[in-house]
Amino acid sequence: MNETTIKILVAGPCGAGKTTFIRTLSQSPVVNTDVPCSTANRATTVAMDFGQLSLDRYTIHLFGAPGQDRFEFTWEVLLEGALGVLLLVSGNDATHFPQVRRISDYLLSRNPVPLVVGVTHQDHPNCWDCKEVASYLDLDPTEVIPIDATNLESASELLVRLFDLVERA
Ligand SMILES: Nc1nc2c(ncn2[C@@H]2O[C@H](COP(=O)(O)OP(=O)(O)OP(=O)(O)O)[C@@H](O)[C@H]2O)c(=O)[nH]1
Ligand SMILES: [Mg+2]
Repeated sequence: MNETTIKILVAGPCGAGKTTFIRTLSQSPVVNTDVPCSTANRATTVAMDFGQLSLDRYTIHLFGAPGQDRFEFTWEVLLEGALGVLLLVSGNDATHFPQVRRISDYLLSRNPVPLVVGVTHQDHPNCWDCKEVASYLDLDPTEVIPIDATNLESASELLVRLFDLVERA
């Protein structure tokens, strides 16, 4: 049977865990474009991440968008042809929530595909509850789940949640 290739966009604010998530899930060497971040002691993506994995008879291409607003022009291009969006947000910093909403509105206004949210940094004290994040984003609570972007099983759950939504759409 022929393999079907599916494109998924991974988006979200800076530091949410997009690059980490793609590195965790990818079964082949990841293409990334990280450079040292001038405002934080970490790297930041300046163009895109790309990873791929096989799941059942599907080959999944994961495209990661850069989180910084100044690279917003890349989001629309990266979204083209995507079956759905995985939107990541750090649960420990509510100042990122308005940007998540803006990214979601930006993407869905251009391509209204199924979207699920993964709330990362769950191990951090004062991490926001997913129900509160869902309420803020006007999403069904089943579409917002806690994830650890560094953990394969946890990262896979978000992908499966998106597939459930795609099947119901
Ligand atoms: N504890 C914890 N750390 C995480 C998680 N996800 C990412 N990190 C850490 O958070 C930092 C930023 O992660 P990245 O994957 O680079 O974030 P990004 O969303 O790609 O950020 P930009 O490329 O700047 O948009 C790294 O130090 C990761 O190890 C998570 O779920 N839990
Ligand atoms: Mg990144």
